[in-house]
Amino acid sequence: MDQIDLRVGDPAYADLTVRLESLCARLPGARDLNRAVGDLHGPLRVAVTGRFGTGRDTVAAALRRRFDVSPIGPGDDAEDADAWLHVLAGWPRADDVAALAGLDPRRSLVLLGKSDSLGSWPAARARADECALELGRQVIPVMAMLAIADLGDEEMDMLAAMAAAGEAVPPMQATFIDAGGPGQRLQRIALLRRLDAYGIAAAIAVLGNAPCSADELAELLMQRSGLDALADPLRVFAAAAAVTRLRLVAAELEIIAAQGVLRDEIEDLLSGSMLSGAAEEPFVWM
Ligand SMILES: Nc1nc2c(ncn2[C@@H]2O[C@H](COP(=O)(O)OP(=O)(O)OP(=O)(O)O)[C@@H](O)[C@H]2O)c(=O)[nH]1
Ligand SMILES: [Mg+2]
Repeated sequence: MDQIDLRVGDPAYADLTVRLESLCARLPGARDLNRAVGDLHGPLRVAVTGRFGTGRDTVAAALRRRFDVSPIGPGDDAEDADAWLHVLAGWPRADDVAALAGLDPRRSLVLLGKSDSLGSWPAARARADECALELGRQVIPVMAMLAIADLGDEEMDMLAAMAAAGEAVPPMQATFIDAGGPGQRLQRIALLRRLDAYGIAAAIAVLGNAPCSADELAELLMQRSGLDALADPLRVFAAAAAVTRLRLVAAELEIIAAQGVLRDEIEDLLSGSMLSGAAEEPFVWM
């Protein structure tokens, strides 16, 4: 499966990066500068936040699979995050409102996780719109579970057999689990854990149309997951992160020059390159 490229930093930096790296090589003790220069083209760091059980780990795994970013999952240190994705499930609660009040809306998104459990994309969009009205900001529905489906041969065979038999996924889990007889119980439970009812129905629908490989099904389910709606906002965050990181490099260089180290060279670099713009321009992110 192809990843969507969101690498931070313009290729136009290439020249600047070479000059910065040669400067860093001569200043091995300047650790903050070295770190800032090393980070110029590093991946976008995206923290995934939300209440317990909202599907944060699944969103982080889906991000890692689809985008060239570095997700920061629940429990990991999000101090140096470039952007935040806050995952809701169901309706916003007081904890969500409090968490969102602490996030910069220009560098964060609100997702409605587990949207598949609402049963359809129209229902997911409608609920996301209602959540958005309540929160006063956009809410993007996602079905992250569909984006990370890694189906083995046994599961593919089972789904293909269900498609051939024209099996529908009933609303009650127990009915689905029992539908294949005692011999299939455990496999059906495992399938529900991996895809849940909507995902299983989506997979059956795909396989009912034409046979396909596990990789092809994974790609189709990824498309169905809604994850690609994050590409444009993440690109905006990547552009903002590029400016922030350039500014950090400029600030580190200014500190070193102020100590009288390599002053002419640093001033030349600061004035004659895109670093000068980075140091002075106000943030314009959106
Ligand atoms: N139907 C559905 N279930 C999901 C989705 N994402 C996660 N889940 C389920 O929700 C449960 C929690 O998922 P996690 O991704 O670990 O969510 P979390 O917020 O990290 O939750 P905790 O680890 O329990 O704090 C698991 O049983 C997942 O299978 C989704 O997109 N759709
Ligand atoms: Mg988890």
